[in-house]
Amino acid sequence: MLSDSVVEGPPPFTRLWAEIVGVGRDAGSGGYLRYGFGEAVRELEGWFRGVAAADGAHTVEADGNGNLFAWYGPPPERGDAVLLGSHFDSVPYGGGYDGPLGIVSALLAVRALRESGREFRRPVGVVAFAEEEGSRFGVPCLGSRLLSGALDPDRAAGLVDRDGTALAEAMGGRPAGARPELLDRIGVFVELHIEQGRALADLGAPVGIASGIWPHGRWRLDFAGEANHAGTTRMADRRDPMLTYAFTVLAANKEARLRGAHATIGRVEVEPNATNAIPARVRGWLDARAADDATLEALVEAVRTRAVDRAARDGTTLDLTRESLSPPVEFDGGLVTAFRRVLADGVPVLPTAAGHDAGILAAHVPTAMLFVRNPTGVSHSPAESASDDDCAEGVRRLADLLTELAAAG
Ligand code: HGY
Ligand code: MN
Ligand code: MN
Repeated sequence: MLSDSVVEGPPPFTRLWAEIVGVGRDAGSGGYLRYGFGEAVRELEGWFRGVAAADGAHTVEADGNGNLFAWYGPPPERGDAVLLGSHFDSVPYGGGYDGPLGIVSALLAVRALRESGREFRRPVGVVAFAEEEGSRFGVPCLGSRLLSGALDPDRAAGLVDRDGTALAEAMGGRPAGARPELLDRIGVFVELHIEQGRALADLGAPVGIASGIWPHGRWRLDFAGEANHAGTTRMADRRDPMLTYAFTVLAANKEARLRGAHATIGRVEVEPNATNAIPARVRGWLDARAADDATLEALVEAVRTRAVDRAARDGTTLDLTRESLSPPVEFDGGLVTAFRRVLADGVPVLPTAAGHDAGILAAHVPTAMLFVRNPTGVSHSPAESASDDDCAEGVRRLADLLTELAAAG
């Protein structure tokens, strides 16, 4: 077990975390506004480059898809690199741990091994994946999907954010797309992440191992009706898409509950969005997740059917467009077994309904995740929290796993 390096002052995690905790933070809410390819993420990437170089990274490279890789030890071209990392970006007004905790922990795990004098017997990398939340361009895990070829670079180049900026403009050029030669460098990927739930808190465990990720996806709902005057239009004469939208929100909630699944409509746009006008159009986004593909499919179909029926009654129309779909993920059994051995003392193994870059990489390289306790379970909110002690424990466990996977001797 690697212990924190013996230095005066706050522990290594607290010190390094303090360097980024204010970047992209909204003073009013305490939430984070760290959008893919935006100013705050650029600042964090600059910080990342500095820390990695100071801790012995021989190369820090961008992959042409917005992802940033720091490489340590033997040349990664050997093809058996141990890659750690996560993402810097957040949902609007999200918490500060979702993503950055995995990157800071990875940088500190590498530092811990170096400070203990251990050499790396195989290449080691730390990655900051781009636009994992999809908060700016709408496609989650955008960087890891581009890297792995799961997202076409031409489709990605045309993605537009809410201000009308295209991804290609935000990135300063067309994304590189699939980089198989880069993927081939990776022997195993391990993502440490704050748990987005309270299973570890209920179990009294500071860390856990992920067994897999629920299938999940995003569907855009376009409701169209007839714009009209809010005051002079008789109720019987209205074709109000807001009515159909509101019904659909309730139907999604009910259909999810009936199936033990999760459905959320948390984002909506209204045209013309005027207090005294019946809307012409309402656009909402459905985030649906379930324990298996069949349940997810049944859930989305039930929501669609009920919404279309209601639209017929309201004299409105509905178009449903799938924007992204993430299949179920089973993390590498061999890695999970090895992790249970290395971490010992009954570390829990648990599934998650949260998506991660690890879910994308898992289709290409042996992949596993380590969760750190979230005392309230709250995430995608300024209220997301984790204790420094649990985060330091996560670093120690990640360093132990890195020792097992990559340290010489
Ligand atoms: O939405 C998710 O599941 C992840 O936090 N990006
Ligand atoms: Mn997230
Ligand atoms: Mn995340």
